[in-house]
Amino acid sequence: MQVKIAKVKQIIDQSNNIVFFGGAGMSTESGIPDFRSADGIYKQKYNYPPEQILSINFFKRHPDVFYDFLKEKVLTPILAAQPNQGHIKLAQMEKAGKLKAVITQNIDGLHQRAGSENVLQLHGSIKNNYCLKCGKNFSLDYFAKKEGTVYCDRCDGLIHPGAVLFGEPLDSMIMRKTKEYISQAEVLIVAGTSMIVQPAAALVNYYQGDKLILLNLTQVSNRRINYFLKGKAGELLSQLYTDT
Ligand code: CNA
Repeated sequence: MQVKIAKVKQIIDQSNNIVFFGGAGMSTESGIPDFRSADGIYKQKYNYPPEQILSINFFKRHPDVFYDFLKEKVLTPILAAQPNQGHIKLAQMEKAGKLKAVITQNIDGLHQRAGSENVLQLHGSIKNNYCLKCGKNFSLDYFAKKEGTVYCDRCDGLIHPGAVLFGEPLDSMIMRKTKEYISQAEVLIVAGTSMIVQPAAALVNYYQGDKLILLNLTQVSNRRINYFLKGKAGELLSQLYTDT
């Protein structure tokens, strides 16, 4: 393990063209549960699996159940969270000119709060809430403070949270930029993701190099991975980038 860390650290030290691709596991060290770990949202008991509740069809059919789940299991932990050492390290790597982009499946905004500037949020952001009927935008503050299901104060339409729901397409501009960054990266760090949720997971296949580093608590099945470090992403990033 230590040998591998030394090898991966050397790769990171030597590159000024690193791209990061992360998932929910990047924020578990900030106290936000992921979906698939032992204590993740999937392992808790609900009448429906999270992927079903957080889908566009379910949202339109059962907005009250959707909102209960969203507020209790997603928004509350996100609002209580602070960036962890991993988020901070990535922001430092960007400032040092080594990291070109952070691509994340997370909606929590912790990368930006840690100081990262070029962040591509594939699955949206908790900040960009909007009315399904008239399109009016609503701040996170408005959205989070309302009890129960949130409706538009202008037309009474249902407010769609900023997250891209299962069954909805990803933003084509963000997809395009993601493909560009990944295909041009010398080093691709993938961290805290089960690489199951599509189409996000398949974007990693645009990588053309031979320095794909996975930082994860568990191994994931992807033949493109060149280096796997098993452990917590935040702790590993702290050991891998020490030039501050
Ligand atoms: P996932 O499917 O829950 O997988 C998480 C992965 O991270 C698993 O392989 C874990 O073993 C691993 N993991 C957990 N903690 C750590 C850690 N500290 N260090 C390294 N690895 C760890 O999550 P994905 O991101 O792959 O799934 C994509 C979904 C989850 C996306 O749509 C996200 O929007 C959604 N999600 C986001 C958040 C958030 O914004 N923080 C929280 C929960 C779910």
